[in-house]
Amino acid sequence: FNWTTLKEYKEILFQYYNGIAKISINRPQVHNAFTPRTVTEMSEAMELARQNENVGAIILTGEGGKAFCSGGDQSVRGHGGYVGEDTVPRLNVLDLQMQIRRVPKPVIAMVAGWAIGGGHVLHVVCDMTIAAENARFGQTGPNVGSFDGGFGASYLARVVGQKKAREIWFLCDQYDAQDALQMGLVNKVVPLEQLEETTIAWCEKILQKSPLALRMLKASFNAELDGQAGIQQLAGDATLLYYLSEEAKEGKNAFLEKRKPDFSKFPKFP
Ligand code: 2NE
Repeated sequence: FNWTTLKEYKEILFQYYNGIAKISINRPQVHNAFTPRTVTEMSEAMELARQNENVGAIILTGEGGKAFCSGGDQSVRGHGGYVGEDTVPRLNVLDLQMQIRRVPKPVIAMVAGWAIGGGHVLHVVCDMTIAAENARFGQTGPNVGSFDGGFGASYLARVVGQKKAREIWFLCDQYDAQDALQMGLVNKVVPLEQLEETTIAWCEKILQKSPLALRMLKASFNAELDGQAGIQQLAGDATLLYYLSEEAKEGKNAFLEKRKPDFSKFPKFP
């Protein structure tokens, strides 16, 4: 595939192909563990992908074929978080998780190799996951003195059920791609050499669909789980649709023209 670079980064690749943006962690020497900088770069790329009108689907992945992401880089974990070049400890991956949920375009995790710890949570919060046969999934928090009780626990439980989610966190076992498929943790398993072409084929199917319908569906799936923030996202999309109507435009035009609005011609649907 003829990927073109959208922006150069130090710890990720950010590329574009045919309506698809690909954000790829580029630290294969540590199984794509993330530092605060990796996450800052991913966040910026995610925002750029959101703003780019040519992008209709986003792939999240890791370079090297051996790991999607192994979570926070333990070598920079300090007192209170992961420490970046500015010496400030952070857990900025939590903001990235929110961004993945909020971006109104489907995000697909393309997983080869390890999706472990905070890296596992990243694939969990993506809208869908396509796994290579060599994919391995699991949480490690209670082994390494950490946990993600946010989406990493509560949303995982929505995906695989309470019993399985508790098993995943309490035992810290590793699960292969078939296990993951069986428990509904991934959408599809393919041979490693077919991973990218399959993910792109899924994206191309998505790109044929109505972008507003996809946007509303993503917000609707989120709304139930995200409480008031979920309702805000869905309601914001309803406002967007309303702004497109002549009825809403009549209100704005009347204000600008310093006259009373005339809403009488608009239907009062049953
Ligand atoms: C992923 C796993 C099971 C792979 O094992 P293996 O044996 O295939 O590879 P190996 O030798 O462990 O890893 C290769 C190199 O990558 C580094 C290793 O230290 C090793 O380096 P060298 O010895 O070759 O120099 N590496 C791998 N993962 C790393 C990491 N996360 N940080 C720094 N270096 C890493 C095995 O590597 C593994 O268990 N990795 C650790 C997984 C883990 O515990 N991640 C953190 C969970 S906590 C978290 O992510 C988190 C959170 O809980 C809450 C908020 C934010 C983050």
